[in-house]
Amino acid sequence: MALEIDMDRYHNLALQAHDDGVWVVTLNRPSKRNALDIDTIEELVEFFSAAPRAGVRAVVLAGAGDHFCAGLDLVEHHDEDRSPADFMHVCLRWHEAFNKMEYGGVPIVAALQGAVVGGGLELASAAHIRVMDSTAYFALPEGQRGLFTGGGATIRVTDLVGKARMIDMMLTGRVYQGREAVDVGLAQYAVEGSSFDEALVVARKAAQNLPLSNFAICSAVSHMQNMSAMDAAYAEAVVAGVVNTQPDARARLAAFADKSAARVRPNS
Ligand code: 1HE
Repeated sequence: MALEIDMDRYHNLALQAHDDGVWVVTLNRPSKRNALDIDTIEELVEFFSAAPRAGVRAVVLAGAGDHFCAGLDLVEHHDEDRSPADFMHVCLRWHEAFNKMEYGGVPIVAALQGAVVGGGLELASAAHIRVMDSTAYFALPEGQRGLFTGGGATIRVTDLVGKARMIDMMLTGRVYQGREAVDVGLAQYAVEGSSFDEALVVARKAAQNLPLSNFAICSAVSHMQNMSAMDAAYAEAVVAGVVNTQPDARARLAAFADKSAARVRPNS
């Protein structure tokens, strides 16, 4: 039985379900530039824990207003005057949310505009695909604020851009935008128009794959990166054994065999 997602439980996220199984999840505190307070993180944990068992076929992750996300809620952090242990637990909740995203098996496409900074970049890098518009810019201002990353940037942003660029971003506050942001790996798509519209197109495309294939793509690849090459090759064989023999794939294979399926062609 599929889980039900109770939309009334969400206040900092706006949820919208489309008929094709694509859900739009929007950070909905534009007056605070979608800064991540603890309530928002808890809602992300809740949604992305449920999504893989609730028939969600793909997600567009968006931010309301002119900015995707300004990172950690610095005002809440200041007001709470947290102890080291308190903040460690905050960071562990961030990891819970972002790991559910990266390893959950549901494709997530981030639609980016304006600031994608600090924890906002950590959030975006837990998505599987990033689409930026011409206003989007990426930075890790933690160093300038007397802080350090705590939401997985050392792992995920480093994976995207490499160690040297990550350290440069943190030491100098360097901002990447435009074509350069794509070239260094921060986004895979840059569009002149709306990043949301393009992210929806990309998410809909992914949603047409069989859910078990998407589960493997959006879970196994990340798990395998954490393994030795030997273990990853073994795990890949096991996952392929399950996915590549799924009954739902037979119709697609039959269509290839009888020549009714589309062929892979270069872009015209
Ligand atoms: C915020 C936050 C926030 C805005 N926490 N409230 N992140 C940063 O260092 C980014 C901090 N924010 C900014 O640099 C700018 O706000 C923006 C470039 C994102 C947007 O600028 P702007 O001119 O459109 O907005 P603003 O006037 O700066 O802010 C508008 C409101 O949003 C204002 O609140 P108001 O009640 O005074 O109207 C701001 O206080 C609020 N706001 N950003 C809280 N981040 C797990 S560790 C992760 C470490 C980090 O993420 S460090 C944070 C890095």
